[in-house]
Amino acid sequence: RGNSVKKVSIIGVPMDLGQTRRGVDMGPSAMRYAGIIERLERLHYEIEDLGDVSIGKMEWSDDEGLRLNLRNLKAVAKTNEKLAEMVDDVVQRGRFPLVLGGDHSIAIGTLAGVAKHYQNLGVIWYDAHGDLNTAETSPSGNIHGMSLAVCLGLGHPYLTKIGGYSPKVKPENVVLIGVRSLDEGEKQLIREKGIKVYTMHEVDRLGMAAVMEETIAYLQGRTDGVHLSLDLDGLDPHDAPGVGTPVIGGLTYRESHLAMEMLAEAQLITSAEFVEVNPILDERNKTASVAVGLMGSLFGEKLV
Ligand code: Z70
Ligand code: MN
Ligand code: MN
Ligand code: MN
Repeated sequence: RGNSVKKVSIIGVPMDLGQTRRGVDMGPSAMRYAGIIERLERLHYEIEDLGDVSIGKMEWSDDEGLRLNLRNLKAVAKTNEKLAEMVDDVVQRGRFPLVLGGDHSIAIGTLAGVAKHYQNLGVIWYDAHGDLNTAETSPSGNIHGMSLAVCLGLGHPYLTKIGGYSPKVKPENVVLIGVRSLDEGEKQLIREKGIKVYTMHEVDRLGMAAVMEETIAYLQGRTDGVHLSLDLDGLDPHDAPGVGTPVIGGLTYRESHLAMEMLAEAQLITSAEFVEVNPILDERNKTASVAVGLMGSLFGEKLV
C-alpha cells in the first residue's frame, strides 16, 4: 500500500479565501516553479499534472458568511466540491493524489475526495495549529482554522456534507504533529474526542524519530490508508518563512525531512497535500523549495 503507487496526479488549488492574507493562492505556482514535477520524475514516478482547480470569486458582500463567522463560506464550499470530485477521480483511477495549496481550507475537499475510498482513513495533520475550530469557537471566522473539525463532521453542512457524506474521518484515526498554538475551543475538542496530539513539548521530549515510530505504529494498526496534510507553518518560521501565520518554536527542516523519510520507509501514505505556502511573504521562494524537498523525501528520495 501507500507510496508503492508509482502514479501521481498533481492538483493545484490556488485558494486564499479561507483566511485573510492574500498571496497563498500563488502557492501551487511556486511549488511547480520549485520543480516538483521534475523531482518526482527523477524518482521514476509517472506524473500527471491536472492543473489548477478554478476558485470561486471573493464576494465582497458575503454577508451571510460573515454573519455566520464563516468568511467566504460559499466560495470555499464550491471550490472544495470541485476539488473533491477531482481527487475522487484520481483515487478511482488508482493514482496517488498530491494536492498543492492554497490555504488549509482545501483539506476539506481533498479529504472528501479521498475518504470515500477507505473504511478507516487515517490522517496525519502536520501543523502549528489544530484547525479544530467551528464557527462557534473561531476567533477569526477563517475557515482554514476549521478544516480538521469539518472533516470530523463538525461545522456548517455546506462544508461537512461535501462529497455527500459525513464525517470523513474518525477522531481516533487522527494524529496531530507540531502543534503549538490552540484556541480554547480547540483544546476542549481535543480532550473531548481524545485526539492524539504530539505538541512541540512531546517532540522535544521524545525526539522526532520516536514520535514518527509511534505515529506509524498507531496508524498502521487501525487504518487502511493515511492522508498526510502538511501545513508549512508546522515548520519553524526560520525554515519556512513564507506562511500567513508563522509561529515561533516549530519543527525544523531536519526533523521534517526525517518525518517524511520515515513515512516513505513505512509506505504508509496514500494521499498528501502541502498547504499555506505564501510566495508574497517568502524569501526567494524558500518555503516552496522546502515543501518540494519534503515531497522528495516523502516519495522516497535517498541520499545514497
Ligand atoms: C486560528 C484560527 C490557522 C492556519 C492559522 C489560526 C488557524 N486558530 N490555521 N493558520 N493554517 O483563526 O482559527
Ligand atoms: Mn486571490
Ligand atoms: Mn493548518
Ligand atoms: Mn497552521
